[in-house]
Amino acid sequence: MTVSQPSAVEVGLMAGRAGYVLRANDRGRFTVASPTLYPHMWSWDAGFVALGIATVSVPRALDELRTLLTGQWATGMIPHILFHSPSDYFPGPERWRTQVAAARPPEVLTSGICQPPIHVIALSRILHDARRRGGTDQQLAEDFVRETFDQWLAWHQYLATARDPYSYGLVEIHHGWESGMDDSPRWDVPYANVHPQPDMPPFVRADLAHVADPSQRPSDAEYARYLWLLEQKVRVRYDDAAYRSTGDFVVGDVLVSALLAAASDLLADMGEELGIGGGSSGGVEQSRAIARRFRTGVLRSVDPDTGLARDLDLRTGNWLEVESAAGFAPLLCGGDEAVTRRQRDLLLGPRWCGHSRLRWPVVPSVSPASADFRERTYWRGPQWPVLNWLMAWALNRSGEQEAANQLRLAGLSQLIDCDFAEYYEPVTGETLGSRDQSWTAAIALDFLA
Ligand code: 2M8
Repeated sequence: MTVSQPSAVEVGLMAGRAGYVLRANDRGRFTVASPTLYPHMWSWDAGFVALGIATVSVPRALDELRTLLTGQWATGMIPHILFHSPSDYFPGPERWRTQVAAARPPEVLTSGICQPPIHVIALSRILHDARRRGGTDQQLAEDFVRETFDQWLAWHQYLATARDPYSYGLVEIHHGWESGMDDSPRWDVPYANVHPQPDMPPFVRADLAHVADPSQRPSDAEYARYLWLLEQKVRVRYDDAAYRSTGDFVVGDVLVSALLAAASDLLADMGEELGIGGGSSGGVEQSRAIARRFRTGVLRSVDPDTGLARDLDLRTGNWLEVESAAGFAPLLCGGDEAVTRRQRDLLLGPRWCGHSRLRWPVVPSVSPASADFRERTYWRGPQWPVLNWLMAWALNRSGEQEAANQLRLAGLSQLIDCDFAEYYEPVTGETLGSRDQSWTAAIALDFLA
């Protein structure tokens, strides 16, 4: 299917409406992930949001990242949610009880787990834009990189050490929420070994009040497991090593690992360009070493038969064979041209974006040709605009401009109604989940810039 360029009128309307959504979700120095379903700041959402805002205001984009860093733990971890004000979101701070953790930040309430390290990818894009504009924007962006370089490095080092203690080259996650793809079939096998115990405090879900159809969200049984893992983290006071010995869910995540590799290379590039992180502190060299280790880990995970990367269940030592978009992790971190080419062809081919049932040739979260595919359920098949953005970004970076542009145009066509939904039904194109989702509006702005 070929997709045409949006008209000048459509571009104008979409940019205006996306900007409106981000302004409406702006709470001063941070942006809520969505108006009602997610009324707080989420970690990887903030990265996408920042790069979208940068197309309109570099200073405000930098503020988004600055606010996120106020939540950084003493371990270097950037937590997955920063809670700035009370809300009905569940699980909120009273459930996370991060006061049990010595490493929590002093000034803001947060969750106690993390999310994919997209932030430095966003920052490098913001810096690139700011340099194109020159003047104050460039100055502010370069100063910001100098000011925060060590904090980003500490974040990456946290993932590379506390979350990869045996140097496998795969970042270990302790909760499906840490992958960002909460209920993906990637996690069905490891979640089958998560058994909520009767002493888990009872809970009432709040998310279902904000969606039209509960089947678009994870099930109650899945939520019980999510809450049980949270409980296990609290019981070890958020100590990663203690959780590793006792927790039910420990998985090497290929997508997080690929993002860490890509982000670490970009951090090293920025350090070199700005003359920071060199010398005795060795931040640039440390970043390069992290990039190399995780790129190798991701490439090692590729299944020679399918050409897709695989997560590793560290409880059983088994690869997890699932046709999810995370299988394209090697496209994000590069490192092997033959693998990149094979992944490009696979991504654009009939099992993925070129599948005949798709309304738009946009990356689905699970292959429509897979038995796991569920077109309406959250991360089990729907198309997530941010995933499509990531793949377009990766293709561009590996010199595949034409393929990248194909995904960009298809992504824009999908968003033409300006609902900026959280995710999309891939066969009908229907909008699902939350509306006015910040990161969806943000990537629209970036695609239009
Ligand atoms: C979704 O996850 C949260 C938990 O973190 C939830 O369902 O309550 C995911 O799509 C995640 O990737 C995203 O960052 C978050 C906010 O948009 O929502």
